[in-house]
Amino acid sequence: MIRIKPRFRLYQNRNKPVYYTIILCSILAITTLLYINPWRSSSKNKFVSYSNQDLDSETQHPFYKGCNDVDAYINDPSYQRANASFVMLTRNKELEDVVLTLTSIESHFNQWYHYPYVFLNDEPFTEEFKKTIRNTVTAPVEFGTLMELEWEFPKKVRETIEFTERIKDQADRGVMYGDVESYHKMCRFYSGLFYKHPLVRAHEWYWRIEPDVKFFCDITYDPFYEMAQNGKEYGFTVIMQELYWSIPGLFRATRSYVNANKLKVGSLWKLFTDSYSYVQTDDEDLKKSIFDKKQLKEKVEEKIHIDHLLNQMKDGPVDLNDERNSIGLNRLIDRAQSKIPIFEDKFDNEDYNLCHFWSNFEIAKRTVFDNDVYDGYFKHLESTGGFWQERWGDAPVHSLGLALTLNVEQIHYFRDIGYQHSFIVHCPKNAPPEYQLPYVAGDNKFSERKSRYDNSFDYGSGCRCDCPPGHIDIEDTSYPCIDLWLELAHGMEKNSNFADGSYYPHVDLDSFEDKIKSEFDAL
Ligand SMILES: Nc1nc2c(ncn2[C@@H]2O[C@H](COP(=O)(O)OP(=O)(O)O)[C@@H](O)[C@H]2O)c(=O)[nH]1
Ligand SMILES: *[C@@H]1O[C@H](CO)[C@@H](O)[C@H](O)[C@H]1NC(C)=O
Ligand SMILES: [Mg+2]
Repeated sequence: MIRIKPRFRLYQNRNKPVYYTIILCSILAITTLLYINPWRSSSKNKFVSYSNQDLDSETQHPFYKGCNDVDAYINDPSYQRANASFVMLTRNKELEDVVLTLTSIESHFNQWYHYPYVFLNDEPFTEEFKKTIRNTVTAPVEFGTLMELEWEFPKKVRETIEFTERIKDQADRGVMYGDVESYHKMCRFYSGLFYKHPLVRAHEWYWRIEPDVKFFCDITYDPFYEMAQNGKEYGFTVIMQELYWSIPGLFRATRSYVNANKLKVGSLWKLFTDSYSYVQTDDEDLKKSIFDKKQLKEKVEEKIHIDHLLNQMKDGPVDLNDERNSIGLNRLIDRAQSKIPIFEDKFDNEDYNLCHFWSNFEIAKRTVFDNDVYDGYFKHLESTGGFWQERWGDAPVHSLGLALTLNVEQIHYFRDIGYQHSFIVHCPKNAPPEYQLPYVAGDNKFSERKSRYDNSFDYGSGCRCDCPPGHIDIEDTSYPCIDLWLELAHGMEKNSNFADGSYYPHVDLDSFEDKIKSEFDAL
């Protein structure tokens, strides 16, 4: 077997205990310093940034550390080429940016693997466009034109007066791209229709790409094959929050679809929702009124004080000179005057935390969307009008839709793939030199290659990465989504950086109540 083995096995060769001791000692030293330093400001965020950490766990880690010998990989008898293609929706006028993307993905991956491309457009592609594309890539290419129903909003929607008005007024409300009708169509198409296109249905897997994206590292293994081998169905590179005003009604619509169909959602649901179930208790009233630490103390005290008073009243007139009774009375008056808080976006004690996988990059099994549950979901969303009354993006729709059926273990974070779209960058650290291999072109078009790569790091996973100098990695700024992801998928301990709205009820109300009660009884 010449095939390079999966990285977690390679780890065994390494001088792990020494590294660990050094790292552990440094962490201890730093933590101690932070704690005893009397001048420390709010030092909660003085941790090593995520992009400078080893985040691997048993179930979530890059498929390989560093580079593979591509020839050996492909010729290994156990390797099977996937039934897969790239998919890009684009316009003729974007040709230049399309070529940038293709040159990048070919140079970093497809010059070795030659996966075919599917290009889709609401208008026919020009001959010039097709010719240029064919000259740029080393794989078969297919071009498809969308039918009216795939691209346009349904006729009876388009003919309403409201349709134009609602799209137009989104600009006044400051929704990014809100008044661009074609952008709404694009989001709707990617939300519910691309996976049904015959050219996309001709394959089991797809890799979505867009004009003007850049890849920074070589991908020397086959991501489709590795995903299939590891039970993964959807892969991403960036997770972050959506702008609230583009999707105010999305969660209500999603939640009602779940309820109407009595769906049992996947464990991925936790990545996208905040739960208001802060406490673990059988007391439904308390459960519904406590969402954070502050309310926890307030509401439990209130209950104890009032219960005490009511108990006293059972035995006849109460003595208001008794401090505990007067506290109880005041509480009772306060409660009568207070209002139950209203949460505009809370449904079944949950709301959407706005996190989503950035969908301009996706590597996935087509059936994660091409299935009855998701299809019904899209139809339901379409029926609510949110694709035009609001500007629902395909990214949040995909993420919530995936969570209807998938578990966290079926998602793969391609942390080793360096990727940029617009100003957002994820670019990994290079793996140590012993995991690097010299570049060998798979096609003459790409024989020229600049030979300097970024420095290596012990915890790095990248193969020949050349990241934008001084880039700020999205990993380090996409709070709180990345934290939630790390907790759920990488099993990272929840730390004090964590928002209080974490999903699991983590306060045992009964024991908390006992404690408060004994304090009160001691008055
Ligand atoms: N054919 C076609 N493609 C579009 C249209 N609008 C957007 N796209 C494509 O849809 C993808 C996403 O659009 P883009 O403008 O990049 O959105 P952004 O990445 O969210 O800023 C890109 O691949 C575009 O080329 C359109 O009106 N027609
Ligand atoms: C690829 O998958 C599609 C959809 O499942 C199927 O129709 C097609 O025959 C497959 N192609 C190959 C070469 O296996
Ligand atoms: Mg784009």
